[in-house]
Amino acid sequence: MATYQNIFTQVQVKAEPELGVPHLDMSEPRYNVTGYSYWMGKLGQAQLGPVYLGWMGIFSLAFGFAALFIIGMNFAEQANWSPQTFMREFFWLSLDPPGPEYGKDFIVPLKEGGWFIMTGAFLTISVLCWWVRTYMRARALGMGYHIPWAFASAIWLFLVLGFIRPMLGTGWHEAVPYGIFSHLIWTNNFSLIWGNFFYNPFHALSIVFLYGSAILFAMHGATILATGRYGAEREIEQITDRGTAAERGGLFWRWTMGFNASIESIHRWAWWFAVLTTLTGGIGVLLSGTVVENWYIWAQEHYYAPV
Ligand code: 07D
Repeated sequence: MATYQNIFTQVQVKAEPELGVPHLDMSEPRYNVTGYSYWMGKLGQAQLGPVYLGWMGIFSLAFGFAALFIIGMNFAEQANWSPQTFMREFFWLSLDPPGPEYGKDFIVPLKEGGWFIMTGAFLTISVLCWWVRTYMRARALGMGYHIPWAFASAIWLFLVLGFIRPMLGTGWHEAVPYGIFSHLIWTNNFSLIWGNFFYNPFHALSIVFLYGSAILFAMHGATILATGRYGAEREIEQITDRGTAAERGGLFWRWTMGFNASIESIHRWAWWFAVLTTLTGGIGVLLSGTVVENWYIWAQEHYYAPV
């Protein structure tokens, strides 16, 4: 019985490297740059590679490293170029946006926020190139575009926080700084300035979907592991087959809560919950200070905060 209490991956295929199905467009062929890792095999696939880099991958990595490098050099300067201070103060170091006096200017002295604007631009180019990469790889393999569109939802929140919301407001100084504690302080301040985010219904929705994603993932993961002995990882074929892991999993949930997601629909539930976390989040941030000045007063006016 204990054999079936599987939590870590138990099966590892060790064979000639598998280079995968042919792709449908004219993009670069696959080169046999592959490896094998027993320990990675404990977490997922033991075969590493092949990796597709392409122009979008090169641009994305180059701009991403440039952004990280600028952040790192600014941190190093703040630490007086001392490695010890850099390590000790790391959580407190921060690359901040320009002050309110610069408003929405794009030309700002480097040390007064210019580096921040440049970092944001590079990071945005990097993230967008990575998005194109996910789109093009999905197309090359004849897949649906669920991954790029879900990623687009995360990018939406990223752009709202770092660019769109500051530009609709009073300028760069409203953007999120690059730093560990500084971004947490920003989060707390942003909530307080606009009257407490707990009363922002889109923040509430975002939390519902975030927590909802976690519980759906836990329920689905647990169901599949628990029915692994009946081949549950072959989820899709089991939609129609009788007497399968899927049928047991479904019955388990009907027994315990009267309803079950189907083996297909559980993935749609998961996709929508994840996508809606950042989609509703971006709406909540966008409305703060533009349409709604104070969420607490707004909640009082809408009868769900005490007057
Ligand atoms: C941020 C965007 C996508 C990211 C991308 C990454 C790189 C490179 C490298 C920089 C995560 C691109 C970048 C790859 C990076 C370098 C070097 C996704 C992001 C594409 N809140 N709150 C949320 C809870 C409170 C506040 C969301 C809980 C307080 C603000 C989420 C609680 C206050 C904002 C959430 C709680 C407050 C949020 C984020 C509890 C003061 C937002 C969702 C229990 C602290 C954000 C609408 C997410 C938002 C947000 C949860 C409390 C403030 C659901 C559980 C009351 C200002 N909060 N919060 O997926 O969307 O983020 O709000 O108390 O802006 Mg909150």
